[in-house]
Amino acid sequence: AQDCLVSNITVKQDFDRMKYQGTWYAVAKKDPVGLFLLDNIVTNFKVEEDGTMTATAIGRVIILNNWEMCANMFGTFEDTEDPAKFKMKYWGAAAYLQTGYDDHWIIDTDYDNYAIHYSCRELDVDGTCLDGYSFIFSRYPEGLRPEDQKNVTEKKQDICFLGKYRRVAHTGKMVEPHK
Ligand code: DAO
Repeated sequence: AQDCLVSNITVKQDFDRMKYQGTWYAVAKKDPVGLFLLDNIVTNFKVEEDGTMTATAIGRVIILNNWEMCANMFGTFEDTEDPAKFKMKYWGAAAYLQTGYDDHWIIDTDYDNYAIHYSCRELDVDGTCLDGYSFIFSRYPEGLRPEDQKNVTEKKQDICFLGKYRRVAHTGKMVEPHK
């Protein structure tokens, strides 16, 4: 959406949650206000027997005053009328971790290599996003394939977050989330 209106942002057509399952590595992130997950962010999506999509995620966080730890997070997704737009309820394994209820939109994915996630937490009065975040996910911890980069850059521009991402490092010191 060249006008940056959240209501004009397009998402993945006919999103298939079954094909989206499994491990995704965050390779880039646009942070929200009061960022939480720093790096080594790995998620695992699953479709439960009743069809509900759920996810686990791990990532390095710094809580309270400089206490660094690996956060174990859980999310459940509520369906909406658009198959690529969910409401995500999330919480941590420990009480001092973040909880929340965010939009969770899949802007684009080819299921096998890359995915672009988008969440606007707060709309501005003009309909643009005042506070939001976005993950660029890859099936590989090393990053995106060169052939996917052009499309991902275009999608970053479509959601008006181009230039606002930082690289998410995978130092390999952390473990995989539970499947
Ligand atoms: O890191 O600043 C931030 C915002 C992200 C909050 C969401 C974390 C928990 C997600 C669990 C489900 C997997 C996507």
